[in-house]
Amino acid sequence: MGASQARTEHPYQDLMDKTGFSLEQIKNLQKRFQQLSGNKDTVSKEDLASIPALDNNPLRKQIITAFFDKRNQHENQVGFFEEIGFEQFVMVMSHFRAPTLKTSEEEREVMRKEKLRFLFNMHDTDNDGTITLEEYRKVVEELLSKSGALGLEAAKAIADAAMLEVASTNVPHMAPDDFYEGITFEHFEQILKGLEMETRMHIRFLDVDTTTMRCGKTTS
Ligand SMILES: [Ca+2]
Repeated sequence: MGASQARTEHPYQDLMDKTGFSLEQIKNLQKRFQQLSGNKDTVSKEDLASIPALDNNPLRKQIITAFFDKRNQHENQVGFFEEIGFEQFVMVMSHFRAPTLKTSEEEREVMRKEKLRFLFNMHDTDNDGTITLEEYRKVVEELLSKSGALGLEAAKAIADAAMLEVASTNVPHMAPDDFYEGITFEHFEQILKGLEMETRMHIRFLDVDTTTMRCGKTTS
C-alpha cells in the first residue's frame, strides 16, 4: 500500500537534518532567498551585494565570496560557484546558526569547529591549508583601508607585526631568520580558543525584514 512515505513529512527534512535548522528557520531563509534572488532559482554575487546590512561590514567582500566557496558545502569540493541555489545558500547559512538551550555539548563543539573552519577558509584563499602572511595582509589591508585612516604601508606593518606575534606564540623558539609558513588550522583554533565562537557569528547581517528573520530564541 502507500505507507512507504512516512519519513517524507515535508520536502525540507533532508536539509533540516543536514543543517540543524528548524522548519521555521528554513522557511524564513526561503523567504529571504526569494527576496534576494528576485524569485529566481539561484542568487549571484550581485544579488548578495545588494544586502544593505552588509554595506558597512568591513569583511563584506569576504563574506559574499564565502557563499560561493565550494568548501562551505561540506562535500569535499573546492573552487567557486557562479551562482548558488537555495539548498547551497542554506548550507552556508548553517555556519551562522546559534546554539539553543537544547544544543548538547557535543553539538556545540561541532558548531564551533565548523565556524572556525568557515573563518579559516575565508582567510586561506588559495586553500593550501595555511594562512600565509600574504593572505593575512590582504585581509588587514582591506579592513584598514575601509577606515581610510591608514596608508597601505602602515597596514602592511600592522599585519606583519600581528603575524610575527602569532608566529612567536606558535613556534616559541623560532630564530629571527626562520621562515614562518603561516597559520595552520590547528594554530588558528589555538589562537581563537578563548573566543566563544559558537555563540558569535550569527546571522544578523542578513536581516532585511527583522520580524521574519529572528532565528532561534537568542534573547528572552
Ligand atoms: Ca593559503
